Amino acid sequence: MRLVLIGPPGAGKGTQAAILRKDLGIPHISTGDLFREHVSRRTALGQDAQRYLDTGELVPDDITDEMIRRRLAEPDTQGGFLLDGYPRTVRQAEELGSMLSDSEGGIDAVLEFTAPEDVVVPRLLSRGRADDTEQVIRHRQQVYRSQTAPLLAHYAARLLTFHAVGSAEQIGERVLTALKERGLVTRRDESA
Ligand code: B4P
Repeated sequence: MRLVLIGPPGAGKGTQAAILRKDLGIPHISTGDLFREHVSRRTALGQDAQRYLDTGELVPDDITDEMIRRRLAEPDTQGGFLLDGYPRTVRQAEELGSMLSDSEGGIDAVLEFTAPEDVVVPRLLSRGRADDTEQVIRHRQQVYRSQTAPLLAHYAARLLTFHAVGSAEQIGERVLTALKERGLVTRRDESA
């Protein structure tokens, strides 16, 4: 199964992807994690990406697309994947469709996580990652509204929306139930 997770920073995409990865036995691919790994290994890509991460701007599409293209070429993605943080612009979504050779996008479902800004800001401040300063967090929320939220219309036919307030386990259960109700997960898909 191929899933895309969308939501404002702090809505819990990474958290839900970690839960679903275990339940579904498919790899979790997070562009944020991939960028941070490049930064810590001091690769050329990491050096390019660093300033965007620091300010909360999106890394340019061509850099991000190429990183994902390489990751999706790895054999563990054959049985599906959870894309967390990609696509983040309509242009990235179009590029993903062409990578997967499918004009419909090649995606089974898009999981949208919603949470109000006054809930996500304290969550991120308490996480305390290098880009989790209040100013950068607020800017990332703004970038989400202007550049990523338009993707929801692009994926309207496959969109499942979850209110992401409550315990991470409860939200994970709601997601799994919705995927089962739509026949996207059968007992055989569950790895547990
Ligand atoms: P990301 O790493 O994707 O960061 P994020 O949006 O803040 O989400 P994250 O997944 O980490 O947080 P989550 O909501 O799970 O991106 C970082 C940067 O990388 C971007 O600003 C950009 O520069 C760049 N980037 C990434 N993808 C890109 C792309 N496609 N194109 C261009 N640039 C890109 O969780 C946050 C916190 O909430 C955690 O501490 C968690 O424990 C907590 N939490 C989660 N669920 C909870 C719950 N139910 N209750 C209480 N707390 C909860």
